[in-house]
Amino acid sequence: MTIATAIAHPNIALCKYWGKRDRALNLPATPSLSLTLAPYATRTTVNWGAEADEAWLNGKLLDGKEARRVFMNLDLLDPWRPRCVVTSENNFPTAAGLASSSSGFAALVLAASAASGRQRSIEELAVFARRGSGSATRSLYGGWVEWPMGTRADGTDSHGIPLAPQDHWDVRMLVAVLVSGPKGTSSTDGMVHTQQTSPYFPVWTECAPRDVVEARAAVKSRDLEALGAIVERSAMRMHASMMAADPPLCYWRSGTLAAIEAVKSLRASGVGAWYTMDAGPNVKVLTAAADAEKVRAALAAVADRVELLAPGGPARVE
Ligand code: 2P0
Repeated sequence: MTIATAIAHPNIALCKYWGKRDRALNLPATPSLSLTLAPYATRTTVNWGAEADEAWLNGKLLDGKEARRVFMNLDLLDPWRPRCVVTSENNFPTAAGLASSSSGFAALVLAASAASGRQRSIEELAVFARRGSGSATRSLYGGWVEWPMGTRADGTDSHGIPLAPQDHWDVRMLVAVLVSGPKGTSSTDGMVHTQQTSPYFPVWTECAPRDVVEARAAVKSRDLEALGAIVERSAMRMHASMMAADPPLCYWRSGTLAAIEAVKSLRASGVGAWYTMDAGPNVKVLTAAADAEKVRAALAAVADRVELLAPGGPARVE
């Protein structure tokens, strides 16, 4: 096969990845745990054997750093690869802290591998995806996924690992979309800056592993209150580490705090809902499926748009 198409869903981290223990291999300084979410998806077609390397995202030809990032990833898959045309579409905002690089690189490695005709294990693909974008290693799998730091110097044991499938637990993630444009500081730059200048960074990396251990147990036992508390503290500790950088890095906007307050009020009124934020101002809220409409109504009062996401399946070749 020389042309293949793959579809991957993005994931939102419940325990965050922030910081790199190896920049060249893109190895994380923290373990993380995520939920893969539908209907958000990236659909990517790779034509393996074209006249020239070209990468298109949402109808626009990529150049410079963005294009290099795509083709460097394909070079890792096969250093003697032919030229390739990559065409990718997101059905949700790109680079706005809505995890588009997670689904993007997961779909890319899966489509490229299928187009090249060479059989690879899912673990191998998850390592290639990690090299493209850390969070992408979690998006090859559906449902609840862990990404350990690994201990090997070559990073072959640091990739997504499925924890529970998408139908394990009927939860929802609502996204309060406050700003849908691209972010000012990329996640990679933000992580490196935090790591290099924040005195809180070592404390952040020290606390993160325990969150993952406790979150894993909460997911397995379907204990939403326990998981929710971990989700909020992981997000806040990650953001605290970057706010303490020099100069400070803050992805929040005023609407971010308004959404956090809305979630806290919901909880005070007896609705189980817990917030998390990534490298952007938007607030994502974890809740039980049965409470999703109440959460949507509360967020609609503070956000431009509210989107409802549910656990999604693994990346797949179309
Ligand atoms: C996460 N984020 O665990 C964390 C939380 C954002 C905040 O992974 O540098 O695009 O390409 O490995 O995966 C977003 O960063 O970063 C991210 P790189 P990535 O989801």
